[in-house]
Amino acid sequence: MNPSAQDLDFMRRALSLAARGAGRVNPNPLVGAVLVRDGRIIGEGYHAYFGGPHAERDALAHCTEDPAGATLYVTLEPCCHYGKTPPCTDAILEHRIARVVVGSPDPNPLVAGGGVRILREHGVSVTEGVLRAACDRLNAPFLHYIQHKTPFVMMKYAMTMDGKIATHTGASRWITGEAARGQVHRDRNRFAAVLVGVGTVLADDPLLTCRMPGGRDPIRIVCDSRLSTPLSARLVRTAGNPRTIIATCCTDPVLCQPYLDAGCELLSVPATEQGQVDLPALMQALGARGVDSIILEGGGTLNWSALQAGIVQRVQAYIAPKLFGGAQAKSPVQGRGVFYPDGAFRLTSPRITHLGDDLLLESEVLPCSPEL
Ligand code: AOF
Ligand code: ZN
Repeated sequence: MNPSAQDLDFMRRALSLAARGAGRVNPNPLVGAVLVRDGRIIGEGYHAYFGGPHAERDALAHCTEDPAGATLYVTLEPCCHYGKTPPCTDAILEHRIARVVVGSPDPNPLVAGGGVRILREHGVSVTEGVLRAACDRLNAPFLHYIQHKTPFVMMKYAMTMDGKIATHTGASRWITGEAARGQVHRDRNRFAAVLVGVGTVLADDPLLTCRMPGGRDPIRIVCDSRLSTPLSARLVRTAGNPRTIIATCCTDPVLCQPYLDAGCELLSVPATEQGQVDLPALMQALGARGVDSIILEGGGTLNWSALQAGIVQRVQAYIAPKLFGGAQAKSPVQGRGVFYPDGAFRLTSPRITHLGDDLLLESEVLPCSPEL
């Protein structure tokens, strides 16, 4: 049955509340909740920080009247386990909520349908899947991380309409305008980490911080197999606050020490046959350290390696209405490339956002074994 206009409206409200926790809850989900009686909102809440009350309990705490008999709209299936907080299903039953409307199911093995089942067993009416696609998209990092224990990786680049990420001289500031760069900073606030290759550090000396007002910085990660990041790089000079992690295959303590002295964290990762950082192993190591989401701000070589390694879930292409030309001007994905169009990496569910004069095209990578 199609959801009613009222159910859609209140779930939209719950979604916008959920987004307020962006950057504060990782690796937990963004969750929003709205309590409604007689078509009126009587309580609202969201999961505001890691380890804090869940959205459902926050909405109950902010309720202006007795919620008995009310409907609860929540973007994620209520939990039914003891974690850092007691089960939300207990709170829902204690407050005698009559109906619960759910956006996404929770794939957390400790929940996984159990929340909905317990509510139904106790006579609560449950409607599932309202605005599910939007709820799933908001929590794509959580939904990936809870199942795979590796970070959700979003490959991001800005290019001209002729597919160049720099001019033939290597200049790249700026390709997109203010509005597009604002979106990049909102994503840096939301994602746990930004990953670049050492080539990008050498070429651009980036800071990779979040310049959104009130935002928080992502962890900065450099993929540097031979430990050739300059000690004078801004990422090294500002290491510690925010965190800088250098993922390297170099284990020589004499070479490592100056980076440790500068406040960098070194992550020792195995090398591939070509002597590069083994990216799936790096993702495992970062996942084990609680990193649930990464913006891959590549460099064409690292982008190609990441695609080949199968670690990329989403691609964000910012497209500026400009043309650079130049056979030597770099493009976002380099490496060797596929042999035939049939061997392409395939993406699905494209979405377009207009940001000033620029476009943002986003798409999810289909898991596949391309013809390599
Ligand atoms: C949240 N916020 O609003 C909801 C969550 O360790 P805990 O107790 O914080 O539980 C985390 C799990 O609870 C999380 O993985 C998810 O499965 C479920 N729901 N989590 O952080 C919320 N509703
Ligand atoms: Zn909960």
